[in-house]
Amino acid sequence: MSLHLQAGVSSAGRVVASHGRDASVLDDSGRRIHCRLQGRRLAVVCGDRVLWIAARSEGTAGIIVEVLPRANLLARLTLRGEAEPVAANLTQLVAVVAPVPAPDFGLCDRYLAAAEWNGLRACIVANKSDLAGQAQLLAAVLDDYSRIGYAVLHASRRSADGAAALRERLAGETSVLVGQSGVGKSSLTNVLVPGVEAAVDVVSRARATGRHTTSTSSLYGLPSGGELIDSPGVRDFSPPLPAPRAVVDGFREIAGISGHCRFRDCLHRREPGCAVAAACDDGRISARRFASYRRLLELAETMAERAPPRVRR
Ligand SMILES: Nc1nc2c(ncn2[C@@H]2O[C@H](COP(=O)(O)OP(=O)(O)OP(=O)(O)O)[C@@H](O)[C@H]2O)c(=O)[nH]1
Ligand SMILES: [Mg+2]
Ligand SMILES: [Zn+2]
Repeated sequence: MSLHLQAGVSSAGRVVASHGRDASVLDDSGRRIHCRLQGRRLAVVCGDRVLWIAARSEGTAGIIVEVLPRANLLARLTLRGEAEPVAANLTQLVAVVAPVPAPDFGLCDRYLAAAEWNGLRACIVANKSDLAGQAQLLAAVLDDYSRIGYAVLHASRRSADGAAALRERLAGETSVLVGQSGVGKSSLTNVLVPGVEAAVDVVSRARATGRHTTSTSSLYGLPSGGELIDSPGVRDFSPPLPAPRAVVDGFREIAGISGHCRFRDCLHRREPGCAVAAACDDGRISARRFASYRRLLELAETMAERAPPRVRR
């Protein structure tokens, strides 16, 4: 199929990979188009729906001229306090953990909070289940997540059972795999999307570094239905934070109890009559999860102080 588009007439497409000013766009017929962004102001991420026009310049087939409104946006907070987009138009976040590298469950909690604030479904994949001895170390923490209603799926690139359950969970969803670098997100992607290694994306080929870590997110269609975004692993992650009072909504088991606190604006820092404090004391809320909540609350307060003061009337 050739690009016989009338000058100035735009077509719709989906960003399946992006790097800097380059992006790969899938059009409605499933054709992959190498695009550049028009102007300086546009920025796209994987999952974005865009309008593009045919380009005349060599090496580029299209030019993205507009980003359509996003249903939601997963973003990370940069050191400068800005929100950097990670992926858009998601329905599900899949937090991947493994016995190796040493798991950071605080990071997992921050991803889950981002999912809750964005109204995304969320689940946890305990990957590398073949490392059985070490996997036991994770069991207690994973039980805590199950107890508060997060599905925990066990997987490994060698387990067909794990892959089947995961496929079922991903069907019909636009999911993003997130987690520490090296937990096996790309290995899982290779299991779930047959032939993905063959489908080398124009963006990453141009930037081949010889390293095996993922440097840019890619979106793949799943044969069993749904879409999967493999994202680069992180050392740390914090989502942009809501107002301090809304932080609790990122922690479903704490939010569930907070309605019973004496004060409606209770932030659960040992205020009198705090039902959350009572639930921490009797073990209904895990100390580890509560510490994650407190850390994000403090960060949200710092960010709120930093925000420019409102103009006085
Ligand atoms: N034992 C075992 N090792 C695995 C499994 N899956 C992946 N690995 C290994 O873990 C390492 C990291 O795998 P990747 O798939 O590149 O991890 P990733 O999460 O995509 O890492 P980033 O792209 O850096 O975020 C590689 O050495 C894999 O061989 C598994 O199921 N079991
Ligand atoms: Mg990877
Ligand atoms: Zn309280």
